[in-house]
Amino acid sequence: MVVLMRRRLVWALAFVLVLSLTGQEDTAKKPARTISIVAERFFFSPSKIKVKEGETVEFVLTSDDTDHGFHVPAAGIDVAIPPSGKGEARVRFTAIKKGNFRFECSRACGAGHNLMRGEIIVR
Ligand SMILES: [Cu+2]
Repeated sequence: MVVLMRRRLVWALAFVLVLSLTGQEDTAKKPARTISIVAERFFFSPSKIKVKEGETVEFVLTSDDTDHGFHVPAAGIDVAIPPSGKGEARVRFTAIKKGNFRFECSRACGAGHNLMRGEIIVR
């Protein structure tokens, strides 16, 4: 029970940290829309996400099984996605330039972890 509560506290702190970090980056930009992404061994759905150049979106990330991560190297984003039933992670992304930007899982989640990736397509 104590371990569970401590885990919840860690998640809550991580969530606040994510909000404060992304809040600093995008204080002027309100997201035009939210995009839900579900992570599960070993893929994201959807795995291809189209965003217009200049648009700010908010990703709402949930897991259908274990802990995963959402890492967008080009945007400096790396957030923990809590396991199924333990909540969600939200992070904002502003498409400042056109291109294809890879995202990947950043928490070791099993044999197919390295295959777990997707792409943000900015046009
Ligand atoms: Cu993984």
